[in-house]
Amino acid sequence: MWNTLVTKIDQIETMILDIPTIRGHVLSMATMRTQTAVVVVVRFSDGSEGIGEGTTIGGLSYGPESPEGIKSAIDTYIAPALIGRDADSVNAAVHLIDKLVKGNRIAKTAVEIALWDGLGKRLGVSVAQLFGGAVHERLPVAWTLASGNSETDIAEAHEMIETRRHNIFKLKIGKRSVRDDVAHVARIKQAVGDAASVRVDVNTAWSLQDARWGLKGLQDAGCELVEQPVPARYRRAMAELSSGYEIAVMADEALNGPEDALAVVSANAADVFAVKVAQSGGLKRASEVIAIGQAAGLGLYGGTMLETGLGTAAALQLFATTEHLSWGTELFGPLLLTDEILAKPIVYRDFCVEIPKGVGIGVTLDPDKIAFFRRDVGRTITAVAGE
Ligand code: MUC
Ligand code: MG
Repeated sequence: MWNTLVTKIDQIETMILDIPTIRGHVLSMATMRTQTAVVVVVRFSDGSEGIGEGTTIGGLSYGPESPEGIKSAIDTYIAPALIGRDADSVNAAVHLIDKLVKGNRIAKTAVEIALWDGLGKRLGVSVAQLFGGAVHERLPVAWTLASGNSETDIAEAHEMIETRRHNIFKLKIGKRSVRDDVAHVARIKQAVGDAASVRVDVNTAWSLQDARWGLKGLQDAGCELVEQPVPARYRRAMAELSSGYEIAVMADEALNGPEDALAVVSANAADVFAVKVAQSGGLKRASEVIAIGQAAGLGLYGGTMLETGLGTAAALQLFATTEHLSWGTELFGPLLLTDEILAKPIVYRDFCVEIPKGVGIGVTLDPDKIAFFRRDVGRTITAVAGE
């Protein structure tokens, strides 16, 4: 017999939003001028709703999922499998989807966040409470300097320090020669001095040989950490680099869920984990990546796929429950966009991001902004990312 007391998943709507960035964001593999987010709204049988986001970087240049593929995977495979199921067991939904859909971690993340959000709202608690409770009210937050020009990056860094918005900077390198990149990092570190921590992200652009030269130069320049210098599958190279230099080596693209986390730990292939909710496959899987990193005694860093305020809020709920995030976070995604899609923006001040308070993931959408940025309402965009 139909149990009317059980809340069911009734409907899953997906939409693609294209939001311009405040400046070109120059990464080793692409320059972003627009960020494309996949937003999910899950409607439940009791009238409640949950919202989620699945976002990648630079179209298909960063990883194997594109925004269009994320939407299609949800519409075609994930949503039909979940409609009519019990809404209150997020774990049951995660297990079912893992059985039916291989890979597609970002698509899974978008739906999973919406399920947690809905559950939190129905129970009147935050997602952080569903994960055992927050231990932080705010977290340190880095900014990425990636204008493609050293002078512009230095001016941006000074402004961020003066306005007390950021004093941790991640520099995107790997597009120029190693020598030019090291000189660029050294100039910026010299310009900010002890007022800021300088780190770099190579986004897999270097060979092992490049990385040996690069890490030596970066270390001498006062750079504290290098993120994913070589391709994700080069665990032996990552292990050599981690043990061969004082500068911390962080795994990012190498970490696609808990199994990768275990493999990276077993190979001694990183000093630090960049924990990304979307890359992990959702909040639950990201919590498992965190547990593995913590158990192995690695440093942890709250990473981003440059999500809007929606995905950022979800990540904050989880990172708020994480005891030691010794390298802070980089959850600045909404600040890179020209416009805000939340009814109430996430607060950034005193070099920190504040954990949104309230039920579920703690934020709601601004319907007018959603209507404006939706790709399917007829606004045309140029390429999502290019050279
Ligand atoms: C990445 O690879 O870490 C995070 C911050 C940023 O600027 O780009 C991302 C992606
Ligand atoms: Mg990275």
